[in-house]
Amino acid sequence: MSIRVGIVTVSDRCTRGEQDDKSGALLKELCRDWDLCAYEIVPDEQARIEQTLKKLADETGCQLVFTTGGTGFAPRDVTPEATRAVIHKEAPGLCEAMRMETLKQTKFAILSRAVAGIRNQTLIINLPGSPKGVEECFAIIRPVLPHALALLA
Ligand code: MTE
Ligand code: CU1
Repeated sequence: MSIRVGIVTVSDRCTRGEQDDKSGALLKELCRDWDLCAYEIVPDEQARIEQTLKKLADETGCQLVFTTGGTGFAPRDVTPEATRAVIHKEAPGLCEAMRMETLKQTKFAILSRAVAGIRNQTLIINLPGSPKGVEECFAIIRPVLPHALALLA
C-alpha cells in the first residue's frame, strides 16, 4: 500500500534560509517507500501551521502528515497547539509511546509536547525538531502506521 504522505517542517530559521532543513530531508528519506505529496517549511506561527495542515489534509489529500519541530518549551513552540486546533480526534497513544520508548535513549524525550490526531481521514503526527528525535520517534510508530491508516480509509 502506498501512503499519501505530507511533511511539514516548522522552523523560523529554516523558513528564513538560515539553516538547512535536515529533519525534513531525513523524513523524506524515512518515507521513501511512500508517495510524498507535499513538503512545506513554515515559521513557528500557529495560524500558518494550522493553514498548512488543513491544506495538506483537505486539498492535497494526504493520508498521513508529519510535522517536525516546534514541540518544545520555547515561547515560539506552538506546533502542538496548531495541531490540536485542526484535529477532530486525538490519538494520544502514538506520542505517549514515542516519549516512553525514546526516554530510554534520551531523558529530554519528556520535553516533547507532541500531539497526534485525526482530521477527517488524515492522521497528523508531531515529531521533535532534531534529526535524532525524528529518527528515534519514527522508529517507534512506523510499525503501526499501515494498520492505523487502513482503519481511517
Ligand atoms: N525525542 C527523542 N526521541 N530524541 C530527542 O533527541 N529531543 C527533545 C524532545 N524529544 C529529543 C526528543 C528535546 S531536547 C526537545 S527540546 C523537545 O523534543 C522539543 O523539540 P522541538 O521543539 O525541536 O520540537
Ligand atoms: Cu531540547
